[in-house]
Amino acid sequence: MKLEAIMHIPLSQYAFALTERTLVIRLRTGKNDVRRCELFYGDRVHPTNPIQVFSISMKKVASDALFDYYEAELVSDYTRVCYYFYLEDESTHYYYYGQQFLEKPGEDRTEYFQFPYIRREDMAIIPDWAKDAVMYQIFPDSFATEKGSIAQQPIEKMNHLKERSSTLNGGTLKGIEANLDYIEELGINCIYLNPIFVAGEYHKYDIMDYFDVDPCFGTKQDLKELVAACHKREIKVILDGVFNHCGAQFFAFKDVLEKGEMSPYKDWFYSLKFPIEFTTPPNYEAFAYVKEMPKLNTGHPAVIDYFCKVGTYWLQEADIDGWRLDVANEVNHDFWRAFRKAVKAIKSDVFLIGEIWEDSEVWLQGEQFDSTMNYRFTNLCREFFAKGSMSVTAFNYGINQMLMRYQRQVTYAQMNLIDSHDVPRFLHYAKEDERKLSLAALFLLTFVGVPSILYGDELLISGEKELEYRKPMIWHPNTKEQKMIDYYKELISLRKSSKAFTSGTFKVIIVDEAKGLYVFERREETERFWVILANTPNEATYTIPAENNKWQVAFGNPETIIENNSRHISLKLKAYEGLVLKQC
Ligand code: ARE
Repeated sequence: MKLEAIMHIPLSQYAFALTERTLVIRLRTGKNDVRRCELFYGDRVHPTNPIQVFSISMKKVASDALFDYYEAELVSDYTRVCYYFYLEDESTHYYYYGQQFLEKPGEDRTEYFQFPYIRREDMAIIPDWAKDAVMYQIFPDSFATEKGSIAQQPIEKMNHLKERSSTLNGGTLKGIEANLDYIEELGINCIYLNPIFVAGEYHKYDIMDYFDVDPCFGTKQDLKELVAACHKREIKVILDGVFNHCGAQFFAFKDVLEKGEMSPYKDWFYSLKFPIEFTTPPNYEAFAYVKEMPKLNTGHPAVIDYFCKVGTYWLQEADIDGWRLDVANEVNHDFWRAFRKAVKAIKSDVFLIGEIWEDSEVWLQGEQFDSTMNYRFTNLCREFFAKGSMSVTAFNYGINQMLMRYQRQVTYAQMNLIDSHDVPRFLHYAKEDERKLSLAALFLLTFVGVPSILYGDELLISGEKELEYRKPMIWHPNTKEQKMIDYYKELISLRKSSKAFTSGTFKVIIVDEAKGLYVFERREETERFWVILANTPNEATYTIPAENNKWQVAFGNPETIIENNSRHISLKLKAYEGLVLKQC
């Protein structure tokens, strides 16, 4: 047995509470190395000696190139649990706990792995509505000026701070509101707006007033009316919180620029050197050395207090439903802990999404974010679907690793995205092949986690450079573009048709390297779907074992079915064609 591959980390994504009485325990082993895996557990403090132990077999739930991952979900009235593992292969067996491998378990329960107490206050609890969200990301400047149109004219205004506010395409909040029919008919139930507060640049990430809407986008009243109109249609609204840095005209930095060392706000920024050199690069900390984006000292109590007020203000003022938090991984944890406490006290189901491109485990323990932008998902889709540079096997391993990366309930709340306002469009990488986008979108809308659609993806918007991938929305679609809108509509309706896609289990059914075929199952109690992805440039016939069940087409072209009986289903799929079967 490859003991060096065995890993369990207490109180991590390997051992966490789903509810006050439900623990999920995971174990990593070498690939195909262990034949049987049992979890033994008991009450870690009950006075009975020897300890009364119970056992539950562990299921292999994921595999990657090197490892298998086993999981057990135990429901117990014990709130304090100790546990250990029994591992067996062809020739040996071990009891594993506390990083020891023993022939038989010792009597001393304090040496076992410990789940000290199922602390309800510390559980990662995801807002209920978030799991059912289908998100639409709107870059406000590029979306709409009025119903069915966008001015495509720059706007420059003197804002109330007597500073310049500008945008490039003339999108406004009223423009978004005027097009809620379009958004609702697509099937969207949550919109995420990039920054809308008073700022200089078109992207508004250089904020100068966090308590007002930029005049190029409209007014505070416009935001309140937009949110109210969204709520009437049961659409949630998430705003973009840029608290890692501010704009150079933010009152505190302006004061520092004017008064230098005498400014009472000099400690709102990190170790400023005077005189301030407003140069490139600046002589002070800034986002990506951008002098117009001085980095805030988010460890300073006054700064924490100020931005907690920003967070709660918009919940109370405009009744928003969530915050996407910019450059979240460059802000200290206590800032986010305080922020979460403040906003959750106002709206307990406010949804907090951190913008973190890498592994976010440390922010997803239940006391900071509920979710993060899942750029690992983005990269896997780009390499596998758009560029075709990743094998089915590698894609499957990447998916399996992603499913084991966080606590289960966090995985189901991850903001999965094919595109965002920060990266070249998927279609650019796919060399404008919309069949590849269709397949990736099918995966996005049937996979585990919250799907996020960047405005215009459904209209085949492409683009490599920033102003291209943020180009104005298309409001008069041609036939091809309308076809893609209809395709996305159907996909979103499929996702909303069954809990299997939002809270159901995930299981890999087929990984066929030779044929480029990937089939996975989403299942919830009685409903069972197989998502079939033919990620290959060739048309081909596939035979899928039917496992003694009857299947019907839930999404895709029924003509692809050649034979459909309880033994097998044979399909003829075109290049990059997908299909979803539902068990009858
Ligand atoms: C402007 C210009 C760009 C230029 C840039 C740098 O437009 O062409 O390259 O300046 O000088 C906002 C605007 C951008 C603007 C930027 C700076 O939207 O248009 O760019 O401000 O003025 C990293 C950060 C991540 C950040 C990305 C962009 O970790 O937080 O870089 N994303 C957020 C927002 C952006 C926003 C800002 C931050 C600033 O979503 O829209 O930019 O508030 C790897 C790394 C990531 C890295 C990523 C992208 O994956 O792991 O950490 O993200 O690459 O570089």
